[in-house]
Amino acid sequence: MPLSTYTHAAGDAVRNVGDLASGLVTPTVRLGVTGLARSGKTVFITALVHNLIAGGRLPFFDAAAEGRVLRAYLEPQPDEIVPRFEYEKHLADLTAAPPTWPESTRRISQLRLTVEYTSTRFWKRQLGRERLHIDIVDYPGEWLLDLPLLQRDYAAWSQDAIAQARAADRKAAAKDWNDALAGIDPAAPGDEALAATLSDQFKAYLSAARSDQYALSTLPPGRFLMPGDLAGSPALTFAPLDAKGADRFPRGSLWSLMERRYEAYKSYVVRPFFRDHFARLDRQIVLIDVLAALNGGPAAVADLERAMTEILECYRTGANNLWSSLFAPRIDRIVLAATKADHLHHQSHDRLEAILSLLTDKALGRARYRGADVKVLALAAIRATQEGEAKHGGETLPCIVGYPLKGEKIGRRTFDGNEPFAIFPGDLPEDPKKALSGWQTEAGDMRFVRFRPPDPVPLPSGGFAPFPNIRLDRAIQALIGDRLA
Ligand SMILES: Nc1nc2c(ncn2[C@@H]2O[C@H](COP(=O)(O)OP(=O)(O)OP(=O)(O)O)[C@@H](O)[C@H]2O)c(=O)[nH]1
Ligand SMILES: [Mg+2]
Repeated sequence: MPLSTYTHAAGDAVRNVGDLASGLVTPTVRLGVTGLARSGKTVFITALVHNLIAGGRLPFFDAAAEGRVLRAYLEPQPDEIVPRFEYEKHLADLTAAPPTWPESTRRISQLRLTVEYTSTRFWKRQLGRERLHIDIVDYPGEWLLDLPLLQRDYAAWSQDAIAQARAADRKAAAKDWNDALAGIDPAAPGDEALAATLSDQFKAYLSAARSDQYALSTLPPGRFLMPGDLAGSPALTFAPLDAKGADRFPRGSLWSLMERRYEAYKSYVVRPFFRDHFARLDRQIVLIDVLAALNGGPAAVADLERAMTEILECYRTGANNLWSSLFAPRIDRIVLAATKADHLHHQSHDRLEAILSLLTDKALGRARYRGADVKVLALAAIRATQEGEAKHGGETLPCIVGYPLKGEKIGRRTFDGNEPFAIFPGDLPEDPKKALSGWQTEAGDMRFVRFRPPDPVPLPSGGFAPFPNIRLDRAIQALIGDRLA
């Protein structure tokens, strides 16, 4: 048995003994929430917790719909060294006057929600209550894109990264870095300052490629865009080098300095994340901003598909030899959710789901998926728009109405954030294949604008009512419904 498996199991055993000693053996489900930057993780978790604590209307979440959820509350989390998910702060932003979206979060965090419920078994007989701990773990999806690095040495990774940066969809974003790289001799003495400069230039290219203009997704190493607490550390100060045909470099060269750091990144950053966090999850939701990729055009869609392939690979147990060096993930259910569905009229929600389904099928390939159950849906954890109709040239168009955020643009109009507008977002194509093969919003017509959060509704008993949502209940049912049956 590999040592890591042993220590992991030992950790569990110790914890269980502790629980037994305190007489509190409550079943726990560890729920991972991930997605690439700005995909909607923080908003999703905040809305989920708020709905459960405040008893929101969740008709497709069986336990709530059947009146079996008695109480839900936050408790101290079990892992002392993981930062806590700042639920109260995020909710305060959303319920401020005027409401604002929570700040971006750049690292892993965790929250323990405890639900008291009557199970269907007990319910019929009107017997006692049961408890379930839901440990919610929020982590950047970028970190999952690092799994393939574990199998790749520095030379192979450099070659891939350079080829990718020279591809048509990235050339413009990568120009400065490519130019800098051309003048570098990898056999020259390893110079700390030069390594840092090259690494910064490489990171600048990655963040340009991620910006709305290109909206690309597969940009490893994951910590370069999402450093968490490691910003500035040497394990993050490296970049690919062009070997220019050579396959050996002297000790003390720039190449060997970079190589050492790349290996350190794998051993001290990538591996521990998969071992200590990822492999302990039971359930997983992956949030995907499909609309942003559609808005970014065909290159962005193709790149999202590549990212999904790599992300789903992480959940594929058994067939995956990458896992043999760590240990198998135990996730048995995955929900893939296209977020921000409130940017579309409800007529397009099913289409958005169909597009994500097709993207998923393509990402999974023809090989039968032997990992967990996968469910696909479109949701808005917080619905920032209402639906309406507008007349345009004798035609009635289905619109969405909301407050576009300050600075958002449609055509030549720039919004100031203070007024509601009815916007015709356009329809997604009926055939999802079309959406994935070059379909694009009309040139210059950004149809998806960002809206400010809806006005919070205070409750007479204090606090605020949970926000309206789209299909959040179905996501909760798919993730944990069976654990509350
Ligand atoms: N209209 C609408 N916008 C949303 C929704 N969820 C997220 N957004 C928008 O997407 C932005 C990012 O959401 P977050 O929840 O902060 O995303 P995240 O994945 O936590 O982002 P990082 O922490 O930066 O990785 C928000 O600021 C909103 O503008 C939603 O349900 N509806
Ligand atoms: Mg966040």
